[in-house]
Amino acid sequence: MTEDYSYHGQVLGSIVSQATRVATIAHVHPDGDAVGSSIAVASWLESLGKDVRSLFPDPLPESIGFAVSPRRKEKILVYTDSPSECEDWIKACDLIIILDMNCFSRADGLETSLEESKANKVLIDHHLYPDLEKFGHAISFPEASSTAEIVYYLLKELGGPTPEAATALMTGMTTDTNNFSNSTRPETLKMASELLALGVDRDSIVENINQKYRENRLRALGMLLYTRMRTTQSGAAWNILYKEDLQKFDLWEGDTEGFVNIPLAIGDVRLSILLKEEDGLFRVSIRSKKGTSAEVMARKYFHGGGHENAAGGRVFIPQDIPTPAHAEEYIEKLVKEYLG
Ligand SMILES: [Mn+2]
Repeated sequence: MTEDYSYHGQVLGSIVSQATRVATIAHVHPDGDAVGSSIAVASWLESLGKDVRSLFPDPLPESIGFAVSPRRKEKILVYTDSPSECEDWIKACDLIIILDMNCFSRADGLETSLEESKANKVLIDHHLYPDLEKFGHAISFPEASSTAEIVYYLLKELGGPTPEAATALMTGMTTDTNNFSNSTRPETLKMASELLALGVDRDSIVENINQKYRENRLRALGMLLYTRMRTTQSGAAWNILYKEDLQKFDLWEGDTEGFVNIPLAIGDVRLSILLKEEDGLFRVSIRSKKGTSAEVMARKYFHGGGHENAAGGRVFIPQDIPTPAHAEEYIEKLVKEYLG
């Protein structure tokens, strides 16, 4: 698929012109890109007089709260908080715009409603291997830094981003590129430059993203790096956060955001894995340096996927390992198989 924004902008514009009620839907455990691209699209649709709700499978992380205005909050529906409201909206809408995910299963609790919905569905995403046949129209550009970047160039074709959208898009791109340290290409910097020129306050965005954490986060990170991190000769590093750690440090959703990136600071490490225990599973995050695929590892071993150098998945208990205590040796075995 070539990145022809003029063509895709036109198609999107014409699909939207026929819609009255719209749902935007983004992935479970929404990050800055999922939230930012959803808000930007919703803001644009509202400027056209559409009735829009932004649906998320579970709550938005605290760290991205600054990007959500009180007025916007009222237009957001979270499935785990109000499942029937979400299901009703999906039934009532005539257009669904799926953002920052490549298949319905990434919508977790919303998956069934999505499968059953007769509404036209449009995909706007940058993940590899999209489930194309599920969509009336797909805008899938895996080379893009973020879904926010794709949405930015689409909105440029369609009259430009609203001020709310501009801030949301800068936020989504900044979190997905880890503040320009990965997936950054000329288009990404061009977008940032144009958004700055529109008056977006990037300093405040970066401060909100990187300098508003609770002390607990740093204490927990210190513990992990000092006592828990394992590294191998083959260039892997991994950290496992168990439920008792989450309790001990009183970690909230979002407090561990970015932990998986830290071991890549070590010269010899080319693959970093973070496991975080939840009920009946470990959530897995993987990051890698160029030349080593995080995506293949996530797909091959962790029922997941994502991008070449940033991917995720899960380890199920007891399907993959009998108890949480087996996670350590399991990862060691998989790393040996994958990197040798
Ligand atoms: Mn993304």
